[in-house]
Amino acid sequence: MRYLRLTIAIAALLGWGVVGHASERLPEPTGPVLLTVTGAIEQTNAPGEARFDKAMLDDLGSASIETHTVLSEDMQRYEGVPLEAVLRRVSAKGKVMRAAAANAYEVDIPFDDLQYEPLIAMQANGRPLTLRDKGPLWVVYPRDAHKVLQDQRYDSRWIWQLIRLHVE
Ligand SMILES: Nc1nc2c(c(=O)[nH]1)N[C@H]1C(S)=C(S)[C@@H](COP(=O)(O)O)O[C@H]1N2
Ligand SMILES: [Mo]
Repeated sequence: MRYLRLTIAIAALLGWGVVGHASERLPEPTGPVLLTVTGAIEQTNAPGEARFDKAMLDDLGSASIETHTVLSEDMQRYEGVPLEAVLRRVSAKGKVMRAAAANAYEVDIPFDDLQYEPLIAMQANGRPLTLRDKGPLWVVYPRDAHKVLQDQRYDSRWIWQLIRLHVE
């Protein structure tokens, strides 16, 4: 993890991202596909695509973020898989990922943002995120922890109902 951070820091300085190295072949999803990753990736489980079901995302490890958001006054506790872990699993190499939601909202997330350890949240306050409350996947940032994140530019990257990441 320490070296990965260092690698990301150096890569960020160079203006590009390298996330991940050779890993085990990506298995195929057995449950509903929640997330599809495309573009500059090395690991796929369908032509040109890496598809993840819930169990596959859970397997990548979990982390949590406690923060206030633009949407609520109360402190929220989010749990999910680090965005970086997903990119690492598919050996993504790029500068930016185009994130797309079920409602056709799209936003670019620069690899630079990995320094803040954003999460693909699957739970909020101990409960699974449903489609109604911006789930099942919602990109969240540790907004309270970094002043720079308290800005509309980053708030727009809190993409809810995330279904696709295209790495470029
Ligand atoms: N799926 C999806 N995610 C989204 C958006 C959206 O329209 N759809 N709006 C973005 C923007 S521009 C911001 S500022 C934050 C908060 O959006 P809101 O203030 O419209 O609720 O969510 C972001 N995530
Ligand atoms: Mo926004």
